Amino acid sequence: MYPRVILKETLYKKSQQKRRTSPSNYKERIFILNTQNLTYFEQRPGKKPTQKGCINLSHIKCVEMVRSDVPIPCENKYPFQVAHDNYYLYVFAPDNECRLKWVKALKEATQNNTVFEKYHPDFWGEGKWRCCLQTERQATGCSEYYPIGAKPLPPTPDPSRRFSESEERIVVALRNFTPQEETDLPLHKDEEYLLIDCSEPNWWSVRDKDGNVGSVPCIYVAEKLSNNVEKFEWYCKDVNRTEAEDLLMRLKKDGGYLVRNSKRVGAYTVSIFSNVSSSDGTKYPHVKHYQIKLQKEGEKVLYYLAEKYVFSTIPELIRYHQHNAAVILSEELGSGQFGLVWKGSWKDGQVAVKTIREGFMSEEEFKEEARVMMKLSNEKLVKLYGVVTQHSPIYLVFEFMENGCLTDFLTARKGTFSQESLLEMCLDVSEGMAYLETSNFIHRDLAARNCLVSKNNVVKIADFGMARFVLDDQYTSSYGSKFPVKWSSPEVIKFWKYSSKSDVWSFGVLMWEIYSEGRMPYDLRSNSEVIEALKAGLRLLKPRLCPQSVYNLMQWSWKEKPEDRPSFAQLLHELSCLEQQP
Ligand code: 4IP
Repeated sequence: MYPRVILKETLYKKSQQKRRTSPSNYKERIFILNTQNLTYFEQRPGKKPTQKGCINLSHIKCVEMVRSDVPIPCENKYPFQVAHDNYYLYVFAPDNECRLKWVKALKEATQNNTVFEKYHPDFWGEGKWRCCLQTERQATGCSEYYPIGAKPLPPTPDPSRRFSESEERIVVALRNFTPQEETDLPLHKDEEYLLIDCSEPNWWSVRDKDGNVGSVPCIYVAEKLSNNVEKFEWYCKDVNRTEAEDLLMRLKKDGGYLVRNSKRVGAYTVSIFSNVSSSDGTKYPHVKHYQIKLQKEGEKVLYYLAEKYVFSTIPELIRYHQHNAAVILSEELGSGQFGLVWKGSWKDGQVAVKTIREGFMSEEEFKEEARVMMKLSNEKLVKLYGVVTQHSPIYLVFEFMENGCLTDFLTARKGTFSQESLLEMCLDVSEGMAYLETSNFIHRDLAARNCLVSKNNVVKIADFGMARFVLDDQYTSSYGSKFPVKWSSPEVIKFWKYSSKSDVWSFGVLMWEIYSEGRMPYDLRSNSEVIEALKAGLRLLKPRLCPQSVYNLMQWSWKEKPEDRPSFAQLLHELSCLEQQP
C-alpha cells in the first residue's frame, strides 16, 4: 500500500549546499508530503517529473518558519525550514497561509521524532547564522523550538458554555495583523473579537466571528465595553447631587468623578471634581454635573457628554473622558519640532504637553495611530498618556521627564560621565528599541534630540512613529533643510525605505552622540557633503571616550546593506555582554 499523500504543491527551494562547492540557487520543485517522506521533483515541460530529493520524515529534527529580512531572490517570499540529518532545507511558499499550512502539516507528521530543543529562526548564510552569528553550521540553535503540542495553544472555548453578558469581553481591532506563527490569528481593522485570555503581557488570546482562536498583539486591539455600568467602581447608583458633591469635595482629587442615576428616570449624570477655574486657571475647588445625553440612530442608542464625541455605551464614554480629563498647562518648556512644549498637570501628576501647530500634521491619520501608540508600553519609552483633540491646536500628553532632552543633558554635563553611565545610556535606548522592534513599530527619527532623561537619569525614547504625520516638506523630503540626513541610512536617503534596520543605523549615530557627549555628528559637513561622504564609504570616527568594542557595534550598525546590520535584540545582547565585562 502506498503511503497517504498529505500535501502536494509547487514551491521553491534553496540548494542545501551539502558540499563546500555546491552552488547557492533557488529551484522550483513539486513538493509531496506523505506519511513517510518529504519528496521533491523537477517538472520539465512535456516530461515526467523527476525526483530530485527525498527526506525520510523520521530524520526531521525541526520544522519552523524562517524570520528574516534578507531579500529573497525567488518569486515566493515566505520561507520555512526543514532541518534533517545534518542539513537545512529552506522552502519558499507563495504566501503566509500556505507557509503556515506546510509548517503545521510537517510538524504534525514528525511529532514523534526526537527534535531540537532550540533552533535558528534566521537563515544560515555567508558562513554564519544570521540570528546569533555563530559560525558553525551545526551550532545549537538560539531560540526555543516548539514541536506541535509543546507550546500551549490558546484555550479553545467550550461551545456549550454560554458567556453571560457581564462576563463577555469584546475587543475591536485597531489595525490589520498578519499572523507570524501558527498559533496567531489574523486581525481585520474595526472587526470585533471575543477576548479569551489577557493574562500574557503582550499577546492576548481572542476568538473571531467564525470561531477561530489565536494570539494577537494586545497593542493592536482595544476593549469594547458593554453598557453594563453596574460592575464599575465609578457607578454610584443611588448617590444624589448633594451627596456626590460632598464625596468628591472630601476626596479633593483633581479629575475625580462618579456616575450616578439622574433625578430624571432612566438618565445618568457624571459628577466631576475640579480644583481650578476653567476660565483663568486660579484655584477654585468645585464639582460640576453633566447629564449623559442620548441620541437615537435608528435602532441604536448613542451616548455623549460633548456633542462631537458619541459612544455606543456609557463605559466607553467614561473611558474616553477619563483619558481626556482637563490638562492644566503651567510653564512653557521650549519649542519642539511640532510646536510649543509645556509642563502641565493632569490627573494629579506632572506631564509634558506638546501642542501641535495647526496644519503641521495630518491630524485625522494621527488620531487613529495614537490609539496604537498609547498602547506601547515599555520602561524605556516615554509614555504617551493621551491626545486632546477637542480643540485646535491638539495636545499630546506625555510622561514628564525632569532632565530634559538627551542632547542638552549630555552637553550640559560634558566631562562628568563615567564609562558605565555612557554604556548604560546606550543600553536604555537599545532596550526600548528592541521592544519597538518586537512590536513591529518603526521609530523613523531616532536621535539624541528625540530621547529624554528622567530624574533618575534613565534615558527614554520619545516621538516614536511621529515623523509619518508631519506635513512639512522641509522635514519629510530628503532634500529638505529639516530632514535628519545625518541620522538616516542610505536606503532612507535614497528611497525613503524605513525599517527597524534603518532605525539601527540611526541608533549607531545616537551611540556616537552619547560617546561624543552631545556633539553634532559630522559637524563640519553640510547634509549634501554627508551624503557624498557616505557614498564614498566614509563613516563617523571613533569618539575619544568610546571603547573599540562599542565602536565596533556602531560600525556594524552602519553597514551599507540593511540586512548586514544587527537587529536591536542583537545590539541589546552585545551591549549587555559589554556591561558584564570587568
Ligand atoms: C544543485 O545545483 C541543485 O540546487 C540541487 O537541488 C541541490 O541539491 C544541489 O546541492 C545543487 O548543487 P545545480 O542544479 O546547479 O547542480 P535539486 O536537487 O532540487 O536540483 P539539494 O541537496 O539541495 O536537493 P548539493 O549540496 O546537494 O549538491
